[in-house]
Amino acid sequence: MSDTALHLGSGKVRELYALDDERLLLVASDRISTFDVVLPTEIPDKGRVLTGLSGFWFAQTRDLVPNHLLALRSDGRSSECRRLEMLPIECVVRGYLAGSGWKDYRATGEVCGHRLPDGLVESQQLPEPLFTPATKAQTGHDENIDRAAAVELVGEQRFDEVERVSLELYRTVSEQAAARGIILADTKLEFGVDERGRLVLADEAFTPDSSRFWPADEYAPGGPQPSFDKQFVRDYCETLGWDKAYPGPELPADVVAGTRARYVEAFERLTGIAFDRYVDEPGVVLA
Ligand code: Q0Z
Repeated sequence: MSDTALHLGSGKVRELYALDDERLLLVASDRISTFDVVLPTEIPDKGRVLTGLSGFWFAQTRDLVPNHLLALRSDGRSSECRRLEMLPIECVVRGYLAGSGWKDYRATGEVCGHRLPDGLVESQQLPEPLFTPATKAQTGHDENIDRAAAVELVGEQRFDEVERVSLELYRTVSEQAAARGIILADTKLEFGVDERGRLVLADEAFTPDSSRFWPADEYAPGGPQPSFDKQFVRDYCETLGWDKAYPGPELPADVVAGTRARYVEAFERLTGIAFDRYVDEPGVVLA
């Protein structure tokens, strides 16, 4: 880490530092959360997998939209980024009906003001991908909002721009993932604005922590899908009768090893790059 960086904040599994007035350092730890609780046991290399995947997708999508990434550090888990004015909405795109999208649809027939056909089942593919923005909750859960509420927060021009760019990003990345046997069910993007007012993709992008990845060969609509990365952890936690309140359980070695293998498999399938090569030379994902 940079010796003089000022700690700006902690996420559940990440840390943010200021390098100077224009640059931030985003550090992905090996912590894992499940059912909204950070567990006491780490998953070795999880932070590297997430940082490498984000860097890969930033590079793959740079012709669609500029992004905040300046450099990947040699530890593989730290990203130097441009410091931006962040937009106060989460830009979610859903291609499939899962999570809060499924909950809202079941209750109202709509998601974020988009009326959907009757009779859709859980995890079903939507007729077309939807832009479903949410507020950024400081604690607790983001709240889905409709177009009018999002326009109140960012303005109409910027709303139309982030909607168009988010849908383009989803289409590009979901096609690339599908070609490698992985469904990108949905994803949460964050954007900022640079000193010249240009939209910039920021934070992490198309990682297992910001997206739902499902193995295509196990896809079975009509219920929840196994998570590509965290299913071993969830299944183990379910065997314990844990009440999902803090503190969470320690994970046994086989659950740690299985989960690490799934993260590494996600990295290798999505990028086509051997994870060991990334650990050797993080810049390989940017080429
Ligand atoms: C990201 C977050 C984390 C805690 C602020 N390029 C940027 N410019 C300005 N602000 C941010 C970024 Cl990425 C920014 N977060 C989320 C990340 C720990 C919170 F690692 N907050």
